[in-house]
Amino acid sequence: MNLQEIINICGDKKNIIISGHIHPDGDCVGACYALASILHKKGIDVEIALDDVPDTYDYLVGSNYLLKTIKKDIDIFISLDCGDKERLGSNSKLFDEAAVTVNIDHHISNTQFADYNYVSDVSSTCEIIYEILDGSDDTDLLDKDICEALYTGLIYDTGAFKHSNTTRRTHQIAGDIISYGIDFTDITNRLFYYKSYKSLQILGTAIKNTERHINDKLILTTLSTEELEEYDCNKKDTESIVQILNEVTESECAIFIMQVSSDEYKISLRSRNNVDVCAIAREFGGGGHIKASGCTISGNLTSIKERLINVVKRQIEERA
Ligand SMILES: [Mn+2]
Repeated sequence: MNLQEIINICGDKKNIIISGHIHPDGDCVGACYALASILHKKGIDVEIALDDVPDTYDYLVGSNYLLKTIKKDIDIFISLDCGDKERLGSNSKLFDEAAVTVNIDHHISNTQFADYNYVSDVSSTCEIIYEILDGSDDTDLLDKDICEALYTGLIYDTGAFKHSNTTRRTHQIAGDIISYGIDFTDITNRLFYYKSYKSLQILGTAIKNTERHINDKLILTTLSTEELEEYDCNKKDTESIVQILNEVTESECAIFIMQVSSDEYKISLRSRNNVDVCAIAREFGGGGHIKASGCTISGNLTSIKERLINVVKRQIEERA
């Protein structure tokens, strides 16, 4: 897919929506802002439907394109960074209404749920958006604002070029992008290092709650709604927890279980080497990447833990 194909799909339509997954992350927000800015430069008036964009991304200018009122009669719906229709959350209603749908994504678990599907196994959706422009006359559409959005996605999804999804090409793209004068140090600090005090406090609770299973190969922690309320924390304040668990040298797999309601839990999974956490998340109706995935499970905590431990154990034993 290249930019011209997207422009052709848009044609002279007026009601065009760009959207991404619920709980938008750096790649999702960056890709939506970048593509919206690029299409606006091409005279295509798109709007972005994203709920609850974290204020972490306030430094990006693409928020001008965020939808202000609910739209009807959607002509085109472009889904970015979203593995399946359900992950669109409440915006899936707009997807269902749209005459034509487009799905641009990099999750290997993508279900090809749109009329036009462009799924590529690269670091991030922002890498795909860059590639859409590259090698055409459209490269000159890039500017500092768009590059900040694309860089945000690249570093968010690669953990600042640390995860195995980082390729030579990812670095080449980052090199091109920083030539537009972006403050990459500041973006990296905002995404990975700056922390509110309450997120440090909840991290302490999460570390205190850790358990280890399967001969220490699995490290797991939980946070209850009461514990989250104690420090007035929301999902954003817990983002670094699973990654920090995954830094423990003895473990191969890290799981963070966060209670979201009386019997519903949001599960984040990370692995280091041999564990395919995407396969594990899929068993529970979730998905993602081999080394970083997630799912939501209903039930009681003890049985959820037991089920997760058993699935990880089975995989570790199969691979031994
Ligand atoms: Mn992504």
